Amino acid sequence: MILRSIEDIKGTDREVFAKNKNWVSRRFLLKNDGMGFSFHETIIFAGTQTHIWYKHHLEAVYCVEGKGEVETIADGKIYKIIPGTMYALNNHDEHYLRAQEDMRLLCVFNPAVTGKEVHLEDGSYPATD
Ligand code: 9YT
Repeated sequence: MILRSIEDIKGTDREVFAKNKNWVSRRFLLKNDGMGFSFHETIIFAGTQTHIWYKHHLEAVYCVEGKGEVETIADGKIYKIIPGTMYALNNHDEHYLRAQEDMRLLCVFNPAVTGKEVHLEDGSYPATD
Protein backbone atom coordinates (compact mmCIF):
# COMPACT_ATOMS: atom_id res chain seq x y z
CA MET A 1 0.00 0.00 0.00
CA ILE A 2 1.28 3.43 -0.97
CA LEU A 3 0.06 6.62 0.69
CA ARG A 4 1.32 10.01 -0.45
CA SER A 5 0.11 13.52 0.12
CA ILE A 6 0.84 16.47 -2.12
CA GLU A 7 2.90 17.90 0.74
CA ASP A 8 5.20 14.84 0.57
CA ILE A 9 5.85 15.57 -3.08
CA LYS A 10 6.41 19.33 -3.07
CA GLY A 11 10.10 20.18 -3.05
CA THR A 12 11.20 16.68 -4.09
CA ASP A 13 12.18 15.34 -7.52
CA ARG A 14 8.56 14.23 -7.98
CA GLU A 15 7.70 17.91 -8.42
CA VAL A 16 8.70 19.21 -11.84
CA PHE A 17 8.38 22.77 -13.13
CA ALA A 18 8.25 23.30 -16.89
CA LYS A 19 11.32 25.07 -18.25
CA ASN A 20 9.07 27.69 -19.84
CA LYS A 21 7.18 28.10 -16.52
CA ASN A 22 3.86 27.07 -18.12
CA TRP A 23 3.12 24.35 -15.57
CA VAL A 24 4.12 22.47 -12.48
CA SER A 25 3.46 18.76 -12.16
CA ARG A 26 3.48 16.63 -9.04
CA ARG A 27 3.85 12.95 -9.71
CA PHE A 28 2.03 10.77 -7.19
CA LEU A 29 2.89 7.58 -9.05
CA LEU A 30 5.77 6.92 -11.42
CA LYS A 31 6.95 3.89 -13.34
CA ASN A 32 9.02 2.52 -10.47
CA ASP A 33 5.91 2.39 -8.27
CA GLY A 34 4.92 -0.59 -10.42
CA MET A 35 1.29 0.31 -11.09
CA GLY A 36 1.52 0.18 -14.90
CA PHE A 37 0.53 3.84 -15.19
CA SER A 38 1.67 7.12 -13.73
CA PHE A 39 -0.59 9.56 -11.91
CA HIS A 40 0.06 13.29 -11.72
CA GLU A 41 -1.50 16.50 -10.48
CA THR A 42 -0.58 19.25 -12.90
CA ILE A 43 -1.24 22.96 -12.56
CA ILE A 44 -1.31 24.79 -15.88
CA PHE A 45 -0.75 28.46 -15.26
CA ALA A 46 -3.22 31.09 -16.49
CA GLY A 47 -2.36 32.81 -19.75
CA THR A 48 -0.07 30.03 -21.03
CA GLN A 49 -0.16 27.89 -24.16
CA THR A 50 1.73 24.58 -24.23
CA HIS A 51 2.38 22.47 -27.31
CA ILE A 52 2.05 18.80 -26.36
CA TRP A 53 2.38 15.64 -28.41
CA TYR A 54 2.73 12.41 -26.46
CA LYS A 55 3.72 10.11 -29.31
CA HIS A 56 4.69 7.27 -27.00
CA HIS A 57 2.08 7.64 -24.27
CA LEU A 58 -1.68 7.67 -23.85
CA GLU A 59 -2.97 10.22 -21.38
CA ALA A 60 -6.29 10.94 -19.69
CA VAL A 61 -6.78 14.27 -17.94
CA TYR A 62 -9.51 15.29 -15.50
CA CYS A 63 -9.99 18.96 -14.65
CA VAL A 64 -10.85 19.68 -11.03
CA GLU A 65 -10.28 23.45 -10.99
CA GLY A 66 -9.85 26.36 -13.39
CA LYS A 67 -10.67 26.98 -17.01
CA GLY A 68 -9.00 26.48 -20.36
CA GLU A 69 -9.08 24.68 -23.67
CA VAL A 70 -7.43 22.03 -25.79
CA GLU A 71 -6.96 22.55 -29.52
CA THR A 72 -6.24 19.41 -31.53
CA ILE A 73 -3.83 20.52 -34.21
CA ALA A 74 -4.81 18.04 -36.94
CA ASP A 75 -8.34 19.43 -37.23
CA GLY A 76 -8.23 22.75 -35.36
CA LYS A 77 -11.04 21.62 -33.02
CA ILE A 78 -11.28 23.43 -29.70
CA TYR A 79 -12.47 21.64 -26.57
CA LYS A 80 -13.48 23.72 -23.54
CA ILE A 81 -12.03 22.43 -20.29
CA ILE A 82 -13.80 23.22 -17.02
CA PRO A 83 -14.04 21.36 -13.69
CA GLY A 84 -15.74 18.02 -14.24
CA THR A 85 -14.37 17.60 -17.77
CA MET A 86 -12.10 14.73 -18.79
CA TYR A 87 -10.16 14.49 -22.02
CA ALA A 88 -8.30 11.44 -23.28
CA LEU A 89 -5.56 11.62 -25.91
CA ASN A 90 -6.53 8.23 -27.29
CA ASN A 91 -4.99 8.94 -30.69
CA HIS A 92 -1.73 10.43 -29.38
CA ASP A 93 -3.32 13.71 -30.45
CA GLU A 94 -0.95 16.60 -31.00
CA HIS A 95 -2.49 19.60 -29.27
CA TYR A 96 -2.21 22.99 -27.66
CA LEU A 97 -3.24 23.26 -24.03
CA ARG A 98 -4.24 26.76 -23.02
CA ALA A 99 -5.29 28.03 -19.61
CA GLN A 100 -7.51 31.04 -19.09
CA GLU A 101 -7.38 30.48 -15.33
CA ASP A 102 -4.92 28.30 -13.42
CA MET A 103 -6.11 24.77 -14.14
CA ARG A 104 -5.66 21.89 -11.74
CA LEU A 105 -5.59 18.66 -13.69
CA LEU A 106 -5.30 15.02 -12.63
CA CYS A 107 -3.44 13.06 -15.29
CA VAL A 108 -2.87 9.37 -15.91
CA PHE A 109 -0.21 8.12 -18.33
CA ASN A 110 0.08 4.71 -19.96
CA PRO A 111 2.84 3.59 -20.12
CA ALA A 112 3.95 5.18 -16.88
CA VAL A 113 6.23 8.19 -17.01
CA THR A 114 9.57 7.42 -15.34
CA GLY A 115 10.07 10.93 -13.99
CA LYS A 116 13.33 11.42 -15.91
CA GLU A 117 11.80 12.58 -19.21
CA VAL A 118 12.20 16.07 -20.50
CA HIS A 119 9.64 17.50 -22.87
CA LEU A 120 11.15 17.33 -26.35
CA GLU A 121 10.96 20.25 -28.76
CA ASP A 122 8.01 18.64 -30.52
CA GLY A 123 5.96 18.43 -27.33
CA SER A 124 6.53 14.70 -26.76
CA TYR A 125 8.24 12.65 -24.14
CA PRO A 126 10.68 10.04 -25.39
CA ALA A 127 9.67 6.38 -25.34
CA THR A 128 10.54 4.66 -22.08
CA ASP A 129 11.52 1.22 -23.41
C1 9YT B 1 -2.04 18.13 -18.65
C2 9YT B 1 -0.84 17.35 -19.00
O1 9YT B 1 -0.57 17.04 -20.14
N1 9YT B 1 -0.10 16.99 -17.97
C3 9YT B 1 1.07 16.27 -18.22
C4 9YT B 1 1.86 16.02 -17.04
C5 9YT B 1 3.07 16.86 -17.00
N2 9YT B 1 3.46 17.36 -18.28
C6 9YT B 1 4.16 16.03 -16.37
O2 9YT B 1 3.97 15.46 -15.31
O3 9YT B 1 5.23 15.99 -16.97
